[in-house]
Amino acid sequence: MSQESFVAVRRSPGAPPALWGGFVLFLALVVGISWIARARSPLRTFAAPGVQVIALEDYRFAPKRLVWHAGETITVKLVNAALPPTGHEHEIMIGQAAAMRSGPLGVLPGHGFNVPFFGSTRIEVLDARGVKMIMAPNLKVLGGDLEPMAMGGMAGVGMAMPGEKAAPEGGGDHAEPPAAMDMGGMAMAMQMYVGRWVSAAEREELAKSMDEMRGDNMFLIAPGGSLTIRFTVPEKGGLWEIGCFAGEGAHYIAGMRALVQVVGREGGH
Ligand SMILES: [Cu+2]
Repeated sequence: MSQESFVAVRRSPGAPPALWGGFVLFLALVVGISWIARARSPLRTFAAPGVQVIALEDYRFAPKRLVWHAGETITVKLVNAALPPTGHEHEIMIGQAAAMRSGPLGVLPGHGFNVPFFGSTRIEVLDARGVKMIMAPNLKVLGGDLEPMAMGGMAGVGMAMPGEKAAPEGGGDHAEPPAAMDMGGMAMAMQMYVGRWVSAAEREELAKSMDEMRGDNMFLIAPGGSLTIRFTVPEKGGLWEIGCFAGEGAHYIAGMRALVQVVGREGGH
């Protein structure tokens, strides 16, 4: 609750004591629940040495600011610390300039960034538990509860080789081309993996929203799930943003974003 509304409540002359009691009880409940949620957080289990942990919560990232060194190979564990049954699924995308889109409430951030950070960077998946979907053009899945997503009648997008164009063979007009990203004029097929546990209905939903998600590398994690990836930080110095655009961009608007400062190898610490 913002400070303004708190002040407004205090100033209203006729607020009966019962209302105050209710308000205090409500505050105590909110604080109590968040304390319990924190105590149950999977983050309390320590990450392995050398593994950077980024927590995805309802609706924020922790930490809010990271420093990565260009050219350094790092291991990052993404943990959805929002727990079932009330926690939400969250995604991670990294880029610059959130893509805007107009809707009934005006022009707001929609899905993804205009400038992708990872692009064709090779992403190795070391472990995945409760990961709903991963989309990236250059994926190597080494472990975890994942399988390539089969799209319609054609071979799974997840089976497309990195950098390969992966046009549907025969070019049948019934076959939808896979989502592709334009990297310097070269169209790259996206590979898509889903959790083995993801239901057929949910897979259908993911396939439908494929067009919208064509932007860049994206990792979607269910409440309580975690994903460990390893990659070499691209030589793209500057300030980058981590965002979750779930809920039609609502999470991002609610403040689910963090900053990554990428510094050069010689730039030092
Ligand atoms: Cu989110």
